[in-house]
Amino acid sequence: MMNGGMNGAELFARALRQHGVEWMATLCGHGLDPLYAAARAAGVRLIDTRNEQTAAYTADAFARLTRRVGVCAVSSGVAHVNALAGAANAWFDGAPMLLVSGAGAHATAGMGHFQDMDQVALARPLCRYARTVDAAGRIVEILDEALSAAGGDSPGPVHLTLPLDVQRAEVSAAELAPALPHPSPRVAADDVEAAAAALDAARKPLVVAGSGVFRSGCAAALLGFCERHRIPVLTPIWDRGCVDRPSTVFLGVVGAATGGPEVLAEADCILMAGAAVDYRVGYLQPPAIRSDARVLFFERSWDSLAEGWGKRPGLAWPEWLAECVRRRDEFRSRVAARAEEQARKGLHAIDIVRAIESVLTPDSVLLIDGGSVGQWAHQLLCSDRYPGHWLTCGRSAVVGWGIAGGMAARLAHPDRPVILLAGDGAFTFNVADLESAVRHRLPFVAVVADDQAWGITRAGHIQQFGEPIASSLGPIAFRELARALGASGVQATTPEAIASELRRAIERPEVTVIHVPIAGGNP
Ligand SMILES: Cc1ncc(C[n+]2csc(CCOP(=O)(O)OP(=O)(O)O)c2C)c(N)n1
Ligand SMILES: [Mg+2]
Repeated sequence: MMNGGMNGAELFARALRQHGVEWMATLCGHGLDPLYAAARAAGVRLIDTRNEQTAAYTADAFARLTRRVGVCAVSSGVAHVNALAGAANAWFDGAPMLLVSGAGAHATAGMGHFQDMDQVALARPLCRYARTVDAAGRIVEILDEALSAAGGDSPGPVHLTLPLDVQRAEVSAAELAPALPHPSPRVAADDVEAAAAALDAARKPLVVAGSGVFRSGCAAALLGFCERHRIPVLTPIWDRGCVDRPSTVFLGVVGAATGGPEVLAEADCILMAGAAVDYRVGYLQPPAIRSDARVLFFERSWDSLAEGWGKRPGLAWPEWLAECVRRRDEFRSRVAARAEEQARKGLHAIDIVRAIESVLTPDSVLLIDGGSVGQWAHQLLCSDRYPGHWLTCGRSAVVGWGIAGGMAARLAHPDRPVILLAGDGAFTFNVADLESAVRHRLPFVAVVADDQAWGITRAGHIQQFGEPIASSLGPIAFRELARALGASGVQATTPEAIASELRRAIERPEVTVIHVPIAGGNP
């Protein structure tokens, strides 16, 4: 059989080759790994760049130069949106280009899977043809359709979203992929009586406090309530924190790529406070939660709950909380041990995180923009608190927003220390805008954790394929780069130097870049 033993990604790459495609411009990330392996096997060269805009402009410029189709492949969510810049350019001049965007499994599309968004709808106004490849068995036909639309009488950009389950599906078995059941139905939000009744019956209650708590300004009431009744609180990774001071009920983040304390699966009553039902909480389906767990959406009414039900004596869960804290501490020491192990190879993200911790004050604005360095920061820093003024990419999981974030933080808080922790990849997306920060006198301190890699992706590749594919980066003289753009640039090569450079930089009213070369590694 011609397609025997092939998965969707392999079929796609082979079909591209048959259409004469020799390379794809790209930037690695979620939803691309099977395609990378397949492209390499099929002899499609990967030209990896530092910003999806560059990948898409490369495809567009090639198309405009040659009238042949230029192809780029980017990851999901904001990466796709970044690439739309190149598609828009191709739209203006009718250039035949194909934008392939990875995506989470088609089976969980619309349920809130990682970087879930309607990529096709976003691309449609710019594209002659845009669709999700929803069955591996139809890949050849859909690619034919897309490429003939790109290169037809009225040429222009086309888009295909290529979900991970379609890439991985054995082509003959594609149609058999079972759909997941839908997430738990939403019950009326902020029903005080229902929450009180659920807590009355609970033995292991848990609060998942997400960005909505920050937005609705009920963080203090929530935290006070949970502390009084000894109810553990978790925050979904990348949501806004709401624990502005050290708290004994805070367990840290849930839903990091690298796991978290194992408590969600045991809770019998989960109060979702301004948090989304998505992959970070396992879609609130077994096995991520118990099948008999009660789930309530309870965001704003903590004061009312405290007034009524909350005054009953003796209603607290100190033992359950103690057990959760024990698991959190166990998890955290495992993470720290892994960091220490990796740190034997040289300076490590943990050294940066600890240096930052040593200079943080309650009003410091901390921005985190990066892959594995961001994961380390979440696991090690968000231990007993996670203030609302620590900002990460948010639910999009985008990288590359950090320099803009630094300027925004300075505009919002003229008198507070502003520290950006950035990966070398994330930092270079928009590095020229360091000059904008200098020009507008919007100083902040950027610590660049430089592992010369899209580190989190690279580590994943090494695990899966034994080697990185399009996820290594070259060296950059960040100190000199910063200076060339009018900022201050320093390099720190010991843990002590990171802390002392940070202290010095915070006092200086200048944009400062602290370059820290590190050995990579995922939590
Ligand atoms: C706009 C965008 N493009 C691609 C990705 C996929 N992605 C997630 S983390 C990451 C690596 C980031 O590298 P770096 O900033 O150097 O951090 P490191 O993982 O090396 O610590 C990439 C490419 C993304 N999240 N957003
Ligand atoms: Mg890196």
